[in-house]
Amino acid sequence: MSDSTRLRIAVQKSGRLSDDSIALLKAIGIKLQIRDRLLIAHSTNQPIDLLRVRDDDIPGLVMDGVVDLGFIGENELEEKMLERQAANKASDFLTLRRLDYGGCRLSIAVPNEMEYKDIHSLEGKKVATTYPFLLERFFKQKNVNAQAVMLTGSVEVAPRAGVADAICDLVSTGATLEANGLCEEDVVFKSKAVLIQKGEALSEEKQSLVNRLLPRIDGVVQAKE
Ligand code: PRT
Ligand code: ZN
Repeated sequence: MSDSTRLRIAVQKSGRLSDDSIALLKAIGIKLQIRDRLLIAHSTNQPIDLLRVRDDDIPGLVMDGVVDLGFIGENELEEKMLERQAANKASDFLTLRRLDYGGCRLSIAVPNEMEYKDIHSLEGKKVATTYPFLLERFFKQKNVNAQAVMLTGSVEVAPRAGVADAICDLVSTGATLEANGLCEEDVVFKSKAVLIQKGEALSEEKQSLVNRLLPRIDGVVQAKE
């Protein structure tokens, strides 16, 4: 069993948020020995352990109080929050800081040849996405009767494969959409990486450690501006 007096932080094991999150922790003076295969990484100079997991698991780990802090994209965080609310599960957390990396937008894109005037052009259509709760909330707000079709990968090929009429996926440069003959039409959600804390109170020692780390994070972020 792990030492519960050590601050537990969840980070993405391998993906777009991993390097920046680890670099930030190192930049604020936390020494880490990361071995590629291992789920846990211990700090050698602070009472901190990293839990290295898939980003999809991080909101739940924080909201269930399994870890104290987590680095996560707002898109994933908001989606999981909506999913848990729909299932009547607790979804408490605090956002400590919005960070300067992981920037992207969740956008609706349609095949170049499709006639698209506004979001109502999707009336009665199927839209493939990994973020059905965010997309359905958007449809509801816009009063559009369209169906979100859940796909965990290869969303951008769904229209060509005849699985959906359009897609709703993360975009940063737009190169993936262009390569797949898709045109970005509406932004559903804008996202960056955030540092979150569990809703339940931390021990005094852990909270004072977090309070000492935050100004250092601010310093690193400001130095980059
Ligand atoms: O294995 P694991 O589940 O941990 O990783 P993952 O594959 O689910 O996530 P990953 O590493 O791809 O992304 C993690 C987080 O990075 C996302 O939840 C976002 O918060 C953030 N992020 C920032 C992005 C992008 N930019 C991004 N461009 N996540 C994904 N993309 C993908 C997008 O899905 C599309 O396939 O990149 C492609 C589009 O990029 P452009 O540059 O061609 O527009
Ligand atoms: Zn993921």
